[in-house]
Amino acid sequence: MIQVKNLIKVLERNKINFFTGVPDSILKGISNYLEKYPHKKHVIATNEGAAISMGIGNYLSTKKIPCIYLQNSGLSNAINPLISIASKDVYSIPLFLIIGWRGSPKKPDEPQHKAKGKITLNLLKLLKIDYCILRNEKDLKKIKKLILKSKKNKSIVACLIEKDTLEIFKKNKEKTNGNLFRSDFIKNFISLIPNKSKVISTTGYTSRELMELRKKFNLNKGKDFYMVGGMGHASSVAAGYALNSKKQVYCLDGDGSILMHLGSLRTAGYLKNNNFKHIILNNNSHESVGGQPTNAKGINFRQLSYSVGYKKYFQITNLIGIQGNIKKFIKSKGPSLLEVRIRNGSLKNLSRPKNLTKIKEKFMVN
Ligand SMILES: Cc1ncc(C[n+]2csc(CCOP(=O)(O)OP(=O)(O)O)c2C)c(N)n1
Repeated sequence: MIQVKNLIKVLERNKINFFTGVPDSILKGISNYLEKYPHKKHVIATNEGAAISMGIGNYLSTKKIPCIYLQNSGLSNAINPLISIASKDVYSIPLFLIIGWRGSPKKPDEPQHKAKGKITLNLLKLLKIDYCILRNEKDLKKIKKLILKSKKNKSIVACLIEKDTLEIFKKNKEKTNGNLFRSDFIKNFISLIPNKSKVISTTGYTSRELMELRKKFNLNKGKDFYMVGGMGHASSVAAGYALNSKKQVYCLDGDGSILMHLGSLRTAGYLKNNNFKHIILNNNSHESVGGQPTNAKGINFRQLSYSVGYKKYFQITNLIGIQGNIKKFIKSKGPSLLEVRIRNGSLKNLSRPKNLTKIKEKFMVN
């Protein structure tokens, strides 16, 4: 195991003192540890490309190497600014990446992570990013060498961390946001939607709870497409589907996921498909990967949705009258947004979507 504080100490000793990134389950100890740092030293970004770019901006103003942490699935979001701005062939900007390596061939993982895990090292090689793998405290010695290389060559370097390598660094318990759980809403929702609905659900606990609740309570209205990867793209998949269908299309989204690619809301807004219904399960946190804040708190989703072209906005904050409120949303002419304010807390022992091609085929049947 590697202690988070020892890892951060090594980086700080080597003059890295700005951290930015997108939370990841493997790296949750890092973001929890950094939560007490002020914004000048730590920023949670909305997507990995934005995190890389924050780091680039920080380097331009401080001349110091920034640290950017991300899950390997987010490497694809990061590649654009990495290769088109920071690479040696463009502006040659030194960056230090910490990558949570889901799906490393040494660790069993989910299908979407296996696919990305297998190609992660090759991606880094293609991008000409020097890297090391951190498996224990001794490996921390490799970091100094990498940072010196980055400084000297003005290049991007990275370290990879696999599952169960970093110690769990507990964060302070946050104040709860009301008393409605995600599962309370989902259970009511899938018992009320029309039979032929299509439900596209976002990455993390939302898809897992949706699948679990259907099984547990035998709720079979509508068909689901679980976005096990492609975080932030559920609403675009839903909007793409809605364009060519007369069915009611529901997107079950999260606040972290919506913020990752917020521009998609405008696309759904100007497309004006009245069968497109968007739900945001807003807990102001990345609960599925450790509960780090998303900073969704303070966003006025009513104003936001109307200004990007949605026709109706609804809000649910508790169980009282929940069925009536869901029915109003279901009846509305879209595009409409339903913001459901939920507290953190998920069902225990959730299984994961497994036979994905079967799920797709079932979803595609009319
Ligand atoms: C591109 C990408 N970056 C990071 C992750 C890791 N990740 C999985 S779920 C999740 C949090 C999602 O937050 P939110 O949408 O608010 O849903 P919640 O977890 O609160 O249910 C993150 C960051 C990912 N899967 N893909």
